[in-house]
Amino acid sequence: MTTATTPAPDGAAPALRAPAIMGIVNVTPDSFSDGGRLADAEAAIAHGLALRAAGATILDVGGESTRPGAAPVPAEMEMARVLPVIEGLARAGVTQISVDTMKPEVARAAIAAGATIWNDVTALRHAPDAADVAAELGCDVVLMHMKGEPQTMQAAPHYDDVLAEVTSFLVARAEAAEAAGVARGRIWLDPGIGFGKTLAHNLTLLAHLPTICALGYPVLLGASRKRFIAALDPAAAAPEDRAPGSVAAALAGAQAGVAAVRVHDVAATAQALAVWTAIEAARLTPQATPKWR
Ligand code: HH2
Repeated sequence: MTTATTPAPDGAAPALRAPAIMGIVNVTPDSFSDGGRLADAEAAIAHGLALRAAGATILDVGGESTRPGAAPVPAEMEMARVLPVIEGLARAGVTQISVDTMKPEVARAAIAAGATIWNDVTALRHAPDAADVAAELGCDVVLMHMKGEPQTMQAAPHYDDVLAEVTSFLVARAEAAEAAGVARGRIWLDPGIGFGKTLAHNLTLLAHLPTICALGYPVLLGASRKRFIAALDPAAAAPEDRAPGSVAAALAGAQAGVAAVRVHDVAATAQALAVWTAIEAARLTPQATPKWR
């Protein structure tokens, strides 16, 4: 994945880097946030292109919902959903497309159809050959932390130390991927907000994102429209009412140095990141000595 570098104003340190925006293109009839409105390939392609126009540089195409309680989908059905969308987006010139799948056969077909990134919420644990396939495909791979399975993961998740357990899991999965032949530079880590985590677990991870970024891999943050936002704001029971909370989480990610944020509300996130970036750039700009000194 490539991320946008903020142009340095004259005299400013050039190090500032805003997270890239990964726009979510769900092609699932049961997706919690899109409610199946994008179940048709043409509509999904149009939605993806609109997200790109709004500021997304990566589009994440998923055909199997991983929301809490979601039922698994057979590989053939998942491919029938995502492949036409990936092909259409690639044909339209989108160069960074991720496929949100846990199945190696779906990832393989998606990469052949034009995807460049395998986004795996199981961190290459779903199938015994997953890491080998990732190495063979040579694509970028997102390794996400999840405790349990989507069907049951929100049933009283417990950690003695959530930050330590998530970071050691992510490092172990990165090492397993590298041992199978995935290039280190292809590996991304993701703390898996909402995947087997209580509100307190999610907040601890969000508060300690710099520790996860310090592991030395690019970090992807997916907090958009998730349930922890409704737990903090009861008025946001409907996922589409969670954009402000999602933007707040994206800004926490930007401050921590994440490389990308996975979001539904691309335009709002892009505006917030533009303002954040401008403020940070101003912070880095050397100030003239005040005349009154
Ligand atoms: N969250 C969801 C799905 N895929 N991938 C990564 N890397 N990180 C995440 O946090 C993440 C993810 C769940 O969100 P959404 O896609 O909006 O819902 P659904 O699973 O219903 O498609």
